[in-house]
Amino acid sequence: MWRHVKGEFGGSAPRLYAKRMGTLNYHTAGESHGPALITLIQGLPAGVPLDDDLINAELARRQGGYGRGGRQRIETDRAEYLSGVRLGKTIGAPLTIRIANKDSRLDDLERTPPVHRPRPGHADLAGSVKWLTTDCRETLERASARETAARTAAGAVARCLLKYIGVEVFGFVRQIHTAEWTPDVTPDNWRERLAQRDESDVYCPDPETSQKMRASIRTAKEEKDTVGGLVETHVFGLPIGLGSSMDWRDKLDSRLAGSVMGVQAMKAVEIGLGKAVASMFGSEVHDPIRFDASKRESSTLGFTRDRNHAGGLEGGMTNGQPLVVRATMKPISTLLRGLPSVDLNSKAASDSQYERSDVCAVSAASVVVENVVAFEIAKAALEKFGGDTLLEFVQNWEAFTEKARMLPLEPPEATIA
Ligand code: EPS
Repeated sequence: MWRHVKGEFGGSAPRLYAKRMGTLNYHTAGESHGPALITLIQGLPAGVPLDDDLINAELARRQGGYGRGGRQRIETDRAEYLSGVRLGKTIGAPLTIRIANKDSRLDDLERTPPVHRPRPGHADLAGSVKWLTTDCRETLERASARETAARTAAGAVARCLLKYIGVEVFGFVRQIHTAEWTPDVTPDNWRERLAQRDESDVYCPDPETSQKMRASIRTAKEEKDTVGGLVETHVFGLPIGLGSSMDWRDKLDSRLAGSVMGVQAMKAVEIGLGKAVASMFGSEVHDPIRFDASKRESSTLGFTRDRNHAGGLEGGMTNGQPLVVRATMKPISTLLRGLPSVDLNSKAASDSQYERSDVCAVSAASVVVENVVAFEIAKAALEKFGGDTLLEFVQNWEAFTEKARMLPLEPPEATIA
């Protein structure tokens, strides 16, 4: 399984190249009002310290945001490890995380009655027909955005790995209803923007836009309505070459789009300029390439761009610029005032049933998207650098970076490359 190439290529960096035992992946399980949510992560290298503060802080942030419903006052989401961890570090085994549901009442028919009047926009109707029932609860319990706590945990674990190769992730709310902030986030100011985001109860770094966002949510609440918005994630310190253009399944934009669209209520995913490129000339869209020797030591290896319209991806691979992913969230489909629907038993017209919900969950979604993106990056990084242990993963990253910095390679590497 191991190929020790020390001496074969020369140079001073550690050069252990590993073939991995399968790629990083995860599954979630659990209903919104079942006993718990479960995250099962496979393919993590051994020796990754799990930062409980980071993981639980992400879970707490996902619970927050102005406009959330009563459920978040009941729950205190925390990660409990059931397997794959010893003395605070991964051991290379499947990692299982349990997040308890305090509001667990799935079999209590008085507190969790059947739902017969599907909500337009929710999974209720399609799921009920699909699983041959008129009780939408069978579908909605799993379709609920409560499941995103399990996905947030997976992404937060991925971040515990990514920090060892200098990769950091920053997500925020860009728009709620008509209130939009035009981000000015750069590798130099993002920590400042993060601190500002953490001051805002809608997770938008700009105080003025945050006020307008809050006002939109307040109006929606008064109208017994809901609002959606736009969330954005930036990833910094990415090495060049994660993902691959050789197969569409390995293109990082393809994977990111799939996993972000898989987050409840997402209707569109964009990378970089996204849909704005449709009305622009190629000369306006593509980011000219320059070389600045003084930046050779950075993750760009000196290949600089004076703009980042590509959002850090070209040919489905990271290009050394920050990754920029945006996702549009529809308004929550549970409206206090209901929407025209039918009773699935009688087929008579009847407004949709109200289930406790949120007026706006865009802030929470920004945390989910940020972590879902982190997981995809960790997966691509493990595919490129491999390693059964954190040590090997980091050494492989260092060895690759050193070689990439040395391009063009001298023989014998050049003949091999
Ligand atoms: C959510 C938990 C749910 C909802 C919401 C988000 O809890 P409950 O249904 O008990 O109030 O508040 O779920 C939905 C938006 C949905 O469509 O089901 C959570 O933990 O994020």
